[in-house]
Amino acid sequence: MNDPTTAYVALGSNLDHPVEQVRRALAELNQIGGTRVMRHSALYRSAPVGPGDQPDYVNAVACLITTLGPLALLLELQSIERRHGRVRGAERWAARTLDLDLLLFDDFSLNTPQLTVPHPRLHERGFVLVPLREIAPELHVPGHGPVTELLTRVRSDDVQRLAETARAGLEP
Ligand code: A4P
Ligand code: MG
Repeated sequence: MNDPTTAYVALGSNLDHPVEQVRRALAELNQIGGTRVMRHSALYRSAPVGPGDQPDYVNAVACLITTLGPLALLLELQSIERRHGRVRGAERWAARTLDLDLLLFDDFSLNTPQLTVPHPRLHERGFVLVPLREIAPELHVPGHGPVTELLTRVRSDDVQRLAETARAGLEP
């Protein structure tokens, strides 16, 4: 078993009741062995980045503490995606029931096709940076800078907090 590590995970969905997909996934992250969700953001609606005429996304970010290693955690994320009926086609950035991306694993850095952390597009995406700032305003993204500063460089006016679904029921 590893020492407990803080990790950040991005959640996204734009198919088949996205709010429910993200709410369920937050609860399922908390059920991964050796892993607890310490905080999570509100849910946000965002304009799709990607091909074709896709529905809007619902996005959120969770902060976990885990005794798993980064690859073991990634496999758990992919298993949750599969349980949500995620189908991987050939098209990049296609609409999906659930996407779970490992954004950060403490200050660990790795660059392989299977796993790249920090996530290679984290610093350029409003739909990730807005919920990340909500739960970790002091965070520094290794290799890129403070989350607040990164947000000044990207478009984020399309990222709208969903007030009625702000919490996913993990709190007591
Ligand atoms: N992989 C490598 N590093 C990671 C990591 N840090 N976290 C590998 C998760 N997976 C990682 O992922 C493709 C491969 O990346 C996997 O085999 C994994 O081992 P995928 O989930 O099958 O494919 P994807 O998500 O379509 O590709 P990609 O390039 O990761 O897409 P992104 O960057 O995640 O973008 N618009 C809005 N508004 N909101 C969104 O949430 N999401 C996307 C997906 C596009 N547009 C969006 C949103
Ligand atoms: Mg992904």
